[in-house]
Amino acid sequence: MERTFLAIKPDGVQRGLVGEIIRRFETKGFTLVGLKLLNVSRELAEQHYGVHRERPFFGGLVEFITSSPVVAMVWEGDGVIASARKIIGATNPLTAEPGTIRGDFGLNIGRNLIHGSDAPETAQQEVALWFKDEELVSWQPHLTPWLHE
Ligand code: DAT
Ligand code: MG
Repeated sequence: MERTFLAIKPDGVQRGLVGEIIRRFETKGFTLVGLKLLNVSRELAEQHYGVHRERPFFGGLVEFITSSPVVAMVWEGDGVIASARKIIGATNPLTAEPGTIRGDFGLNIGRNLIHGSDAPETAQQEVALWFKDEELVSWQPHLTPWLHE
């Protein structure tokens, strides 16, 4: 079953949007298999955003993500990687569609509330980077027959 890594960034936690954000994935029908609140170390932040190391915003991004707690999550379901990216919306909240998390709650590209893995390879890498195997819980939601024919 497909899994993706999502993280509610410091702005989402500080603004009290944790419940609202989790609700969107939960009510869509995806299954939560990992969840923790943590202070992100500089090392973890630099690894997570390693692909952006040469970009001008990298330093500010690492400062931001390590500045205050983050809610890290793993969600499971068919097509969850691409679907979660749609639920999250475009990187810049000003151009993100209304109805998406960033479109509904964000104003600024550097404060866009939530991270979501962008492809199967990055999802696998990010789940492994942020969670130990024993922190992930495989379970069978009783909703399954009401969500899938
Ligand atoms: P996404 O989070 O939509 O996958 P990304 O991977 O291109 O976007 O960039 C990672 C994060 O870096 C993004 O969520 C916010 C920040 N960022 C990206 N482009 C930026 C820019 N031009 N100025 C400031 N921050 C930026
Ligand atoms: Mg990205």
